[in-house]
Amino acid sequence: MFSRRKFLSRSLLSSFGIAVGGITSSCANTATSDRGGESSSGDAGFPIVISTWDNHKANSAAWSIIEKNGSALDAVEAGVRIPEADPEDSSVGYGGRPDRDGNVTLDACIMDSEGNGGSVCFLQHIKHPVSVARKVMEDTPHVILAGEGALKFALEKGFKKENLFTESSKKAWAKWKKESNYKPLINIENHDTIGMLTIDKNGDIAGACTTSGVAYKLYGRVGDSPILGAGLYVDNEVGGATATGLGEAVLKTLGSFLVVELMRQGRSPNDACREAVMRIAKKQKYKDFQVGYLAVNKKGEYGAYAIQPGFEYVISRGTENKLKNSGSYIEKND
Ligand code: SD4
Repeated sequence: MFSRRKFLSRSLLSSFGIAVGGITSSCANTATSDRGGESSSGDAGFPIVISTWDNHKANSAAWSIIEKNGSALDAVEAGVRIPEADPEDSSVGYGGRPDRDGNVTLDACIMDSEGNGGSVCFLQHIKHPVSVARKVMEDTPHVILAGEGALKFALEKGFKKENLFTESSKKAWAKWKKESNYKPLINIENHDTIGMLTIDKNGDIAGACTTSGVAYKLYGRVGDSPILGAGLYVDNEVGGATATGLGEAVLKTLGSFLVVELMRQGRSPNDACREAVMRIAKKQKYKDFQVGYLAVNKKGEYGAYAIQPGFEYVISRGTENKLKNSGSYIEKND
């Protein structure tokens, strides 16, 4: 995974105007890096898989379904299950950082190309919240299940109750507890949430977003990631968008819905993401936190934009994954 420490230092250095183009991701061997551009936008074409951060293994899993004529929905679920099961990914699923009291609580949602959505929030003990979210979408008349109810539903559906709190996560929590210095505006290190958008060979779009949320949050806190329109939105007539970063900022602007609506009005994915970032910057104290948006339209054009420099995403239109750097508001204006 892309190192959050590098992300932090790069963000800080960049905001002081120091060139940092030489920093490379630890995954550079497996993903082609494309850095240096201030803004990013992608040419048209599908099928396509696109994810926040350097989630190249997730993209490969999604791609292997799409290339066999699988659906965008199956691909997106299989893709995001990779970081959910990865104990090294401290922002998603198993190994995700806990809240202040040591509870790992997960948020996830999924949307298909028919306009359906399913979501779970504040879910504990289940390694694959995205698959529970899909069951909510397909097997219930509801959209969101939360907490105990979501867990009960998952167990009824045959999911296994597991301990998601890894030894390394416990160590990090113990260290954090010494000072218990929680800033409500999250530290920009706390990112790696996966938001993924896929377009299959038929041109149908699906999306998923899954996270353990911000580290050391209050017990019961739910972020943007499981909320349709905030952490994720898909409209098969237009495109899809997903968000990463401080969920509170995304929730207050319903960012992913906004990005899709802007694309409906003719904006490119890149422009739509930039506008959604500007909405946050206009009213919120944006200098202290990160939000990144990623979008794809019906033609398979993609784009991304963030508040802080350092937001990367990975795009696949074949077995090769390409790592890209989004443009950012702070780089341009501060
Ligand atoms: C949240 N948006 O819970 C998530 C956190 C995140 O990368 O994206 N981290 O607020």
